[in-house]
Amino acid sequence: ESAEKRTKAERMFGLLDGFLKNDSISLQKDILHHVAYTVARSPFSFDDFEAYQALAHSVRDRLIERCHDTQIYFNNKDPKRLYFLSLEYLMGRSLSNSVINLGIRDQYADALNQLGFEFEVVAEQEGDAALGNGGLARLSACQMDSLATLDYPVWGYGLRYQYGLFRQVIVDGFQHEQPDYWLNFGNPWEIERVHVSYTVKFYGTVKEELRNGENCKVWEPGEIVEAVAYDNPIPGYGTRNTITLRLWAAKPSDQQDMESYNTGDYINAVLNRHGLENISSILYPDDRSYQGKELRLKQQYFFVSASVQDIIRRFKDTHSNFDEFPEKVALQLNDTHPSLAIAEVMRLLVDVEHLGWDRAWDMVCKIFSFTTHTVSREGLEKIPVDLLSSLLPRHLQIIYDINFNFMEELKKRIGLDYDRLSRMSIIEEGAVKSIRMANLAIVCSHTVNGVSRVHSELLKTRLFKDFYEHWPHKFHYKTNGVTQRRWIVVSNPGLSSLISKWLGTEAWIRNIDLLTVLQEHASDPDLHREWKMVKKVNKMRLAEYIEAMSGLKVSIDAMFDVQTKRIHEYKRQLLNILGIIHRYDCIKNMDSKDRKRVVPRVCIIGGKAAPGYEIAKKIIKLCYAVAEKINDDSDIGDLLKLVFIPDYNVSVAELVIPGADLSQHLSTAGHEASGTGSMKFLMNGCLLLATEDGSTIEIIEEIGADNMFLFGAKLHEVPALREEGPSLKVPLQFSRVVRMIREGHFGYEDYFKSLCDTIEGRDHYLLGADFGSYLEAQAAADKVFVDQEKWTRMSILSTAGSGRFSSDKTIEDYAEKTWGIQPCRCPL
Ligand code: H2P
Repeated sequence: ESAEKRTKAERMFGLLDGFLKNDSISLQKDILHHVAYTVARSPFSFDDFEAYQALAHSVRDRLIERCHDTQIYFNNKDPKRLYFLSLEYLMGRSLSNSVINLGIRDQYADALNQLGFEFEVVAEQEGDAALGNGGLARLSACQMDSLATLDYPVWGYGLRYQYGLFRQVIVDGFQHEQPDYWLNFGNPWEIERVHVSYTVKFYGTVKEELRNGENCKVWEPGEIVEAVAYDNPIPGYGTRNTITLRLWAAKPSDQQDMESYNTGDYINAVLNRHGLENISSILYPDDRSYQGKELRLKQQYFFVSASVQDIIRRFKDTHSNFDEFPEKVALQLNDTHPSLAIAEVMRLLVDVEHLGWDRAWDMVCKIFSFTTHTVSREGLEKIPVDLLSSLLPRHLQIIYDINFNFMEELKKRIGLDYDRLSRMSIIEEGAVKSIRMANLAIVCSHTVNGVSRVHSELLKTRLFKDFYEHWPHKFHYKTNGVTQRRWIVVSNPGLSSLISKWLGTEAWIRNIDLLTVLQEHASDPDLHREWKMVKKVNKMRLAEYIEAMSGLKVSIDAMFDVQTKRIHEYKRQLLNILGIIHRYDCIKNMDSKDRKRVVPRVCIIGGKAAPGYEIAKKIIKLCYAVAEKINDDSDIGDLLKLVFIPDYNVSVAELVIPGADLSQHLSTAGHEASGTGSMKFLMNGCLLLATEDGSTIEIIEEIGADNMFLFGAKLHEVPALREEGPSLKVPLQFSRVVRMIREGHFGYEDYFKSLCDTIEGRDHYLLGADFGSYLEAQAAADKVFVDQEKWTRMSILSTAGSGRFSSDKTIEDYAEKTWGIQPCRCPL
């Protein structure tokens, strides 16, 4: 039979003309074919957007081909697979990244050229896939790229939101949020799998039934929704392996509402069905308080239920029993958001597969690992018991049972220490009885990872101290990383070619350790010249963008000083703005001789504020108000400019980061779990001005404190400074700049009053305490900038020392120490 199958397969392969070809003529034919038959436009006349659509479909064909091969190969080898569960992925654009990873960018550029188009212009037509908020979501995207590149057998799972992260529109300096209906223009990067769908149940009741002499729990749901798979291929670089990010969309189920149809209430029945699709429609902006929001909980369960059903189905396709389940399956919880997967695996193994509680529990404890991205207790997710009991009654029972067993085990170890037992319990008693998702994740996971070394210390000594004392072996950390494919090769082609030229190889794109070779050339005048030229071109590109966006002309001779990230009090964009006001004030009070010594700066700030976060929104408005004053002051000219870049997203970051000279990472020590923006800037040879927080501490070890500008209170100093509260002595300059805001130098004094009160009152984030050393670090940066040779050397050493912060390193570490998976490389 297999010989017959083979002959058939060979004939079909022949009919298909073998694998797709990548020479210029084949690519041109392919693009034109898609113009005519996919986009349905005339191949004799199509515009840039249509060219993008056709090009994307042509690339997609190649991705599908590789995806198939990869899956067939994985199925044959049956390795242990990792399933990465995350509610957020910030993928950005796919085109450039895909063709670079496939190794056919130049071929496509040439093919497009022959057809009268320019690759860069066509690539600009693509919108961002913004299915996430900030660092956590972009980290998932970087990790998917590394997982594919390093040939690991992996599936990513998430939600296919119809509305991505809101678009930030600024009107009169105020942030407004607009929906991001990113699928409006189609999405050529996904493959709809109509046949891959699962029913997901909600509400209802749980009954006990005797089946085959056994007491079984039977959940009779009140609502049924269908989860349909959309597959997004993720190509690795320098390999044929192409893995899949499977995103679920909610569709009405045929099983739902038969009753209403039968009772004749047709219109309402249809409308009700339609509403079910809302489950996957909106990404929640990061306001860190989803508590009590039913839709959010529905989203979490919807995505984990479909994923877990898919995982078990795949396992059962090739295994007749569950003996090997823990040897073949690793499930990674990206933060607590997917933690309901634990209860879902238990439910399916106990209620559906009838493995019995103990056996199922043993498996759960072997397959789950958990990474937390949170530093503060307030950031930890809780689900009100009432909500869970109505939405997922069976899961609540399971969580109660898990907790009961855990408490019993704990009592045996620690006795009746009720304080401790109640702190460690998965259930929080109190006004609103809740499930502590982090406790659930810790109890059921074999490994709990932090995202930087200092973060892991904070977990062990503060946030999860009790758990650490109970299970010290569970606690680890994997320092975050970012992919050099996206953050150098795609976004900074000039630097990429320069590195390859000086290293004599492109191998660093897969083997980041090679970057250290640049250290040997850090003082070479030829490299300096070329290095500065690359930066100059990137600054020109950024200056053009700034002008197009805001009408503001900036000088590329000025230092481009950038702070881009989510707007949050702990990230201290306000400290940056206060520093800018101080700089402005100083220049205004200088005579012309002193002004000649001023290092001109273009200060760039960008980031979104969560829609309900008033203070963050005021910070944006303040930035605009200060910018207006400074930029309109002809007396200041090019000495100082301030720009707020609206709607910061992945593709804007790709433009901003390569063009930065200096980048700021100002979080109050002890607040940033890791920080990954700094790593992207570092790779691009920007100097960092930063506090000793999160991963910066590890960056210092790699490139040395001499090659960056550090400032601010250290972690151990923070509590004492906080104790002092309003009685803390702050520099005069600090009081002066705050007074300028209060007195209305920038208008809106009433509106900014509460902002000023927060930093002159309790000042939880210690802006006053850190202001003096912040200004010193800024002055040090100015001083070095004048010495371009020194600056360039530091810049080269920054890139050279950035290798440890490649997500390839993070992923290798996870694969070996947490997931226990091996590369599985599909032959070319
Ligand atoms: C968060 C943390 C960062 C961390 C990132 C990825 C939640 O991202 O705060 O410190 O680097 O996860 O682990 P962000 O603040 O950017 O949303």
